Amino acid sequence: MVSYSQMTYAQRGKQHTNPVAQELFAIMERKRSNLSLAADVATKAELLALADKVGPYICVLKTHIDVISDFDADLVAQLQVLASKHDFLLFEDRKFADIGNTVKLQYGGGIYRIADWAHITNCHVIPGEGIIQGLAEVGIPKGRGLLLLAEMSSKGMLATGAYTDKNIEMAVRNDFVIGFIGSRRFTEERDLITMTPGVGLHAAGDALGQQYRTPEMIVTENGSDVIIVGRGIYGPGKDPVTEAQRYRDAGWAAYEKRLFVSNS
Ligand code: BMP
Repeated sequence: MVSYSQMTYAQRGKQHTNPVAQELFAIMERKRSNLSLAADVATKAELLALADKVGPYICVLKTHIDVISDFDADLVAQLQVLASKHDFLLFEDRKFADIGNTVKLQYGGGIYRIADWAHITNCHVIPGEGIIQGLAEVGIPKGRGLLLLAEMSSKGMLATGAYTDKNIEMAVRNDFVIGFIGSRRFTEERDLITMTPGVGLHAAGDALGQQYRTPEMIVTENGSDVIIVGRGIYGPGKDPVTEAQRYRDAGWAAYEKRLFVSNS
């Protein structure tokens, strides 16, 4: 059997049934990019400026919308304009973790109305499968997709072993789930996309437990699909455009190497 990691993103997009996954694979192929920018900046102006600069090189813009000090509805409208202009998807890294009924309210309502604009969001399955069902009730009618946090990148993280296995089981049986946050390809039962944070070309980590691995380790060796890079692109003293190009090229080279190695 051919592994999903031996197939091109284009092939996988054509046979996927979830509309967000189809769109993501199509964008990755069009832009030759498996790079997601983690845009953890503090203001609306900074977020929009960064998204506009780096937009041409990414397939997904990952936000923590609740760290923006001057959030308003116009920010969302402008992010949507940039997403169309530069051809990328919006991923709100909300990490929902409550019972199904509560996450429905948090995902669809409040100030942020995440389901109205984020193509992708994510959750912990610590409350059990009801969290996926609650989010799906809001997200499926809007054509959205969900990632499960099967692992984390930080030192001492507790998402391992049987807990990670439970994530995989739940993902396989819920169509609303399009993949995982984690460090590797997790299953061949259906085409679930892995997105990996904690990616850096140079630094080993930070002072608060973050751990970095290279695109080659993540994409070529581990079979992950999307690299998520934050401070490696916009950190102190960095030129975001230069760094985004560097990470886009490194991520794509790692993907081409994976195809070459696994098919030869
Ligand atoms: P940076 O590349 O600057 O370390 O940023 C990583 C980003 O990925 C942050 O937005 C963080 O919230 C997110 N993240 C992570 O680092 N590890 C995880 O396991 C899950 C995450 O969402």
